[in-house]
Amino acid sequence: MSPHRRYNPLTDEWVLVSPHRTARPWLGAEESVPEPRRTYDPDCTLCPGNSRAGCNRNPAYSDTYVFANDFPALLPKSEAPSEDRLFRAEAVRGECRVVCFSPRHDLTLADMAVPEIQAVVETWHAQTLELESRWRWVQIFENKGEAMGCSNPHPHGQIWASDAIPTLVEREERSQAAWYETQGIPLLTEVTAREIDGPRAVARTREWIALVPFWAVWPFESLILPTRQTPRFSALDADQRIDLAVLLQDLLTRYDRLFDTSFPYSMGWHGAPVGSRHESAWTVHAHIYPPLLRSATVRKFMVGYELLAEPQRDLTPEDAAVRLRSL
Ligand code: H2U
Ligand code: ZN
Repeated sequence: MSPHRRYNPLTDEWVLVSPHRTARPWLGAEESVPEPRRTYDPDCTLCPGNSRAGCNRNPAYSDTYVFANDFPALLPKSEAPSEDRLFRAEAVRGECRVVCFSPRHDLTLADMAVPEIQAVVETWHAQTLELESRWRWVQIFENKGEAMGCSNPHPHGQIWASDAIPTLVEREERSQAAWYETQGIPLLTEVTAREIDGPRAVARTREWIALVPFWAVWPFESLILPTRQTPRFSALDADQRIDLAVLLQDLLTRYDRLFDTSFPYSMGWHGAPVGSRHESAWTVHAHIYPPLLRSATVRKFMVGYELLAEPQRDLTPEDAAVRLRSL
């Protein structure tokens, strides 16, 4: 295969695919490999019973634990900056929470047993339901590993809810609405149907499929899709939620085996915003963006061409899928 560009119909962006570029010499930055951890760390702000910022203290929690972020990026009240036709700004209101996945400081989602991952999925579901009663958008995400800017190795994620629909979500909504209108089928339903046994499929369960998207940007990027059309996370039924834990464990352990390391990533969920007029066009899905390129220490940098022209990748999505599938 020669260099070519691929189109991402979800975000209306192109990616330059340059196959077989992973072997080039590398004397650049090396990521540090995560150190083994204790089951409890007295200095960790997320471990059970420990004190956090301010005078907050975590309870002795035993499965998942959710608290209001002590350094929230969004606040329930916000002043609208003054209007200007060039320097535009708008008020945004919201709230931010932290979700501890486990009391165990040394685990990751991938290390957890399926019933423990189920508890995380149930927490995401309950949090989304509650926050959607007040906010139009609820963003569930996890930053894992130092390479992805995670501030603490204790297994945790975040939830930010806001009255504004973020840029990427709005773009996905526009694309899915247009696809539905012109093609008569939700965009991601068609993706699932065409990928389910295809060269980019990585893992599947009864209710879910994980695949490397045709238009993947990050070297081992993946997309998690339901096999039954569902617009948003809060609309997942009990079967889908139980089965999601199985898929997550399967997929995340594949990442860990790929370079024999606790694989860093950013992961998060997208679905129809509250009150969307395009609910039937939406399919709930998770994006997983892992930065590692060819070993536990050599990552993909999104720099020169990527910052100035468009994203570029060094192996085909099909090659990435073969490697993840074989583990
Ligand atoms: P990240 O590792 O993805 O940064 O998430 C950790 C979050 O936890 C971060 O948003 C919050 C930080 O504000 N946090 C608290 O709310 N209280 C603390 O005592 C430590 C960290
Ligand atoms: Zn901890």
